[in-house]
Amino acid sequence: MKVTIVYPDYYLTGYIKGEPQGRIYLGVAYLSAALKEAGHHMTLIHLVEPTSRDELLTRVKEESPQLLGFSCTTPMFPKVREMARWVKEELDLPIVVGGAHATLDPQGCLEEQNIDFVCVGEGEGVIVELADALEGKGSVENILSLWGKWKGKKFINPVRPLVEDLDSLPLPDRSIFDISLMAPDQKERITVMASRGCPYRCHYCSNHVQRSRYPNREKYVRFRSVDHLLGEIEGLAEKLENIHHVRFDDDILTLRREWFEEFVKEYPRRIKLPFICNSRVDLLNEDKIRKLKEAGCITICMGIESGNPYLRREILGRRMSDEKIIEAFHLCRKYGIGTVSLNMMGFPKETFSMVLDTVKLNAKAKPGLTQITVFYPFPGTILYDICREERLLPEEDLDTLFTRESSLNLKEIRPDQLQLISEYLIPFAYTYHRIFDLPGPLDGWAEKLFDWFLSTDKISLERKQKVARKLLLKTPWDWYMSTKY
Ligand code: B12
Ligand code: SF4
Repeated sequence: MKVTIVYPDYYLTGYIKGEPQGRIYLGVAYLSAALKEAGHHMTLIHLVEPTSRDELLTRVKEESPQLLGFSCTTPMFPKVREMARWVKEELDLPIVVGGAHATLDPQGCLEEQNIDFVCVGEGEGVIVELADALEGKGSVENILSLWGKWKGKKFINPVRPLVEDLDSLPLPDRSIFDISLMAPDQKERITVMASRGCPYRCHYCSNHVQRSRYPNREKYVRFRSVDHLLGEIEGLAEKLENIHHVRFDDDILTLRREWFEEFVKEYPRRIKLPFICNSRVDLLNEDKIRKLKEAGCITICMGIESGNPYLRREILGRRMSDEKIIEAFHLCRKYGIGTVSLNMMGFPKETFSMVLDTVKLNAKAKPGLTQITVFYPFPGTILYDICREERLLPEEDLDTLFTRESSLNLKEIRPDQLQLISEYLIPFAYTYHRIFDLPGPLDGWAEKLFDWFLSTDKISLERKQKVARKLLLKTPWDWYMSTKY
């Protein structure tokens, strides 16, 4: 059977036309490998910019699939819903939706008139069995992890157990991606995953909801063998040209001590490329950071999320101290590893003074690159429920994720404050960094004055932006340009 999957890979709002910004997504590459191994065909419609109804239908007709899939994250769901409608209005095609959003909110997906099937959780087995069933081999109604409404009948099946041995999966099929649609940094990297799952329960993250879906949830965190992983990278490094580094997309590469020790020993022996990975500050110490450096790590991305200890612990469920955060970033700097700090703002119960704590903690940690996004609640998460209890959720669709606005009815933070920090976090962090270096009591006075300037509604956003642009010109390049991620 011929299956086509649509992967929407662009920002819903604020999209700027120009060089393609497509990114590799291994989820669909794993689906393709599984389908091909089972004797089916799969093609990808990789949407790197918004598409019109006609463009989409032309593409789908060109591919002429017998089953159409959409891979969907929460922010993309409104768009996927619309595209499914366009297809159904014109073509008689079964439509299946999978991906993070389908796993978080299968009920919501199934309620959509134009979606026939929803894949809850990992999809390799599901997509193969669905393709088989639609070809007449078996019944769609008995496929584990599949929810659907088919031929007038609605069905909800239990979720199948997680694939425990990741080495048993066929290697992701990267041939479905068109290199010409990729962002420049994607062309010079090999993207791989060593693991699936994360054991933590950060209240805003989808992991605790995803884990809860599986019958064998105690096996949620799984690692491939180091040998299997490095074999895949070796094969790709041989085949691909102009590769600069390897990018591990895992939530936390440094999670398991034994695996980590084997990895840092074997990686430099077998792979001659530097690598970038994600970790958590409380899973790093000097010994690990030194070993990562020796193994070839050039950048580590770590969440700070909030610089306010109360908010971090109670609202975000992240138990880590300011000191630990600062130490991890400083140790990376000491060993010459670049860092990226990931931050959010606009949480329930957050005040603007707490947002400034985030700016200040970044000033102290001094990451190579500092990123901030406005918090967006994902269905089913602990923080989504807190937002509901606090009556912060609006009535209509939450589709402000890619804007600098909040989708919540925030009471304590003004929209202009969110916009200012989103735009100028780095020069502001640098300014606080300079202020903290002043001799006392000058540092305290300067800090209060700058806090007031950023907070006050007596000065317009435009005037603040003007000052921020001047501060930006004074910010050394290594505060925002030095790190690849
Ligand atoms: C690589 C990655 C990206 C890539 C690729 C995007 C993508 N579609 O995943 C990029 C860099 C573009 C990206 C961007 C963003 N990401 Co991201 N990203 C990831 C990451 C780290 C790995 C994804 C992956 O390859 N997983 C491994 C595969 C095997 O698992 P999987 O994705 O779940 O896929 C399986 C099933 O879901 C299913 N499946 C998937 N698609 C389909 C389709 C069909 C038809 C079927 C049947 C099954 C199916 O089968 C797959 C194989 O088993 C995940 C975290 C994670 N560890 O999964 C976050 C994650 C997907 N990202 C997340 C977020 C929040 C974002 C951003 C919003 C971040 C931001 N603030 O900008 C953007 C959104 C981009 C967008 N266009 O919507 C969230 C999504 C939460 C949600 N509710 O949707 C995740 C889950 C992180 C988290 N823990 O919260 N991301
Ligand atoms: S540590 Fe990261 S990936 Fe794991 S639950 Fe927290 S935010 Fe999600």
